[in-house]
Amino acid sequence: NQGTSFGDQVDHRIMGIDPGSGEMKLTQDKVMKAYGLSNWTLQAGSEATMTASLDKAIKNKKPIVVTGWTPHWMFQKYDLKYLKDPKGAYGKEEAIHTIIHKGFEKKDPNATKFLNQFYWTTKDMGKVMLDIKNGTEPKQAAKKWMASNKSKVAEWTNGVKKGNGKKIKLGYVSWSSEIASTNVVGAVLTSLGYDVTLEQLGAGQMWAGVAKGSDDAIVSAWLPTTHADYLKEFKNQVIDLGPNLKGTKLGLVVPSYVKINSISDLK
Ligand code: PBE
Repeated sequence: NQGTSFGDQVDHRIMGIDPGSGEMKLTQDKVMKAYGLSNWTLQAGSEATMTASLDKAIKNKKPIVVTGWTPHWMFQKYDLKYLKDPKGAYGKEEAIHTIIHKGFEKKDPNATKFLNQFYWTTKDMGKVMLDIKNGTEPKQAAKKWMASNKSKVAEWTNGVKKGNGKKIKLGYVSWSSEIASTNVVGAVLTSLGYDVTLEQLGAGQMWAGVAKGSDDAIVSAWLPTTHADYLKEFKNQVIDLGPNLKGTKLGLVVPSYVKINSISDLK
């Protein structure tokens, strides 16, 4: 590969995820513009197709560049690095917020109290994510995490009453981080006696769902940057209960053996 540019080696292709995700929009509209990558293609797919391409490239020690984020099990499974983003096109570190349908706080102040108290760390989420990645069924992984983190669960449920079969519906997107968080929140609500439904949706549908009230809540809002457009569109129909996890990050990710270190090197 001597003399061939990194771009040539990867066919000027960034392996992306689902088109409704904030990261795809940011990459297309901000990052590729800021770094002059007009001759590059951002390949749409899903988290599953992205990680499958990554896995295959790493097995063959081939170059690859993907849209990645933290927290994600990929950093526990593989030796990876973020490409530096000297222009700050992906925005600063952000948080994952809990959002409820406007009116849900009156309909169910008890569940709202719990959702408001739900807060955990990237390490907590990482454990659940890795367990699911290693084959444990999401519901089971959530129950397992609950059983070994009783004091944390006790903090979240402090002052929260029993659900007595009341229905609650949580929307989520099948991103690993959101599968983990939504299943844990669902498992705690179930243990409180709520009748919980988890609804898997696309990113746009998830935001529209909590806005119109077909879903009561989501724990999957990446803010202030990643889902800024969605919050702007639906801000009058939802209430932001604030962060449930801090310290997330987005960026272009490559295996550590790749020679380049910055998004600027893609040009
Ligand atoms: N993600 C994971 C999502 C939010 C959670 C970074 C892929 C997104 O880009 O919208």
